Amino acid sequence: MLDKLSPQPADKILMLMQMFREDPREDKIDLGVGVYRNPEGVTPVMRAVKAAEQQVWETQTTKAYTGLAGDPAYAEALGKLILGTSVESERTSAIATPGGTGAIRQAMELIRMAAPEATVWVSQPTWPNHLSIIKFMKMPMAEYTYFDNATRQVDFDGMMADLEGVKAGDVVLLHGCCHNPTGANLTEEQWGKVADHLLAKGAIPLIDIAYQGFGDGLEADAAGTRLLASRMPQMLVAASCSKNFGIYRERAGLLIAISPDAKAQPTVQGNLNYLNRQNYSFPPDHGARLVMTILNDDKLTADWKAELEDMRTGMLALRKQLAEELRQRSNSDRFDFLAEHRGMFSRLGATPEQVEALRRDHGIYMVGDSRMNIAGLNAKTVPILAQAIVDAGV
Ligand code: HCI
Repeated sequence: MLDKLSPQPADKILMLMQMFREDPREDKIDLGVGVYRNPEGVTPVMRAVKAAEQQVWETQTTKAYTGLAGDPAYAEALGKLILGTSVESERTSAIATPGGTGAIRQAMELIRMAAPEATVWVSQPTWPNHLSIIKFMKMPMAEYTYFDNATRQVDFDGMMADLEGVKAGDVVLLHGCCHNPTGANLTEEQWGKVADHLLAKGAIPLIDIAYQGFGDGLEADAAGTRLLASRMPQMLVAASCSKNFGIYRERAGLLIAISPDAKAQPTVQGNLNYLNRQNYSFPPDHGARLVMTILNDDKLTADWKAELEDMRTGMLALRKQLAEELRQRSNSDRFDFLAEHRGMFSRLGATPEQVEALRRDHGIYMVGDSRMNIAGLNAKTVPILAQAIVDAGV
């Protein structure tokens, strides 16, 4: 049996991580994998997370199983953080999942189970794991235009033109905020138009929200998701706590399903629980427990929000500095988009050869499509990157 297996393609982002580790150059710069780093290059354990861990350590009396959906207090607290008051809680169901990837995978399982014919529409480009999971599950998939490579802005007309092809019951995967890999995001007005369109088509949005708090702030970053939640009869939300709580390896994610009415909710919740049971029984609890401990404690919440806000504004400052350095060095405004983009990532718009030259000649690592992790920079490395970008002829 095992001799029948053929090699699988490696994840390009994780491969880049390995290449960076093996590069002996001391001045190398890692702009690859989407992990926040502070100006010292450290991915810190957030203060509120440390405090919550201490609290859990002191008060937790058992490690017995939670429930198939995880602790309901986690879903309630995180659900409120994401959805606010946009939808009646009687219509929502949720399961804790192993990270945001787990939530995406379970969302796809639910879609395939309920509507095997439904096409899942993904932005072009999107996070490579979306494509990989959908292909692996052999689900019908289509792409919609999202990014204009020339302007490095959202090509909204192209997006809406492609979404004309959506059929009733299809699922449209949208990034809630901080689009990965481009950094280009929909305006509130555009979210409204997307909602009108999906409503008219009878389509179901699946929102992947993995960077809430990294763009324009916790509330602003949830605005598109909330707008859709307030208007759509049905919707799925796959959320991750990896980045905004900095608990990557704890694998804390959540899949929320919004049903048309309260009557449908128990069956939806039952199906979500069933899917957890089929795949891993009980979801991991430690990360989820930290999140709910923080969100159910005013002091911890305030401290978490303050630290998250420092991270967000730090990334914004790096964006502004980089755009400014490039403006001076290139004598043009063609890199101003870097200050307009939001979240951890921006797609620079370099060719694969230029990306390769940046790695070979300057020890600067970005993903092959020229996605840069802004959090991999600091005030000292920004001018180095700017000069290298100009030298590479981008
Ligand atoms: C990212 O870099 O896009 C997010 C982090 C990640 C990358 C590859 C697999 C899982 C998570």
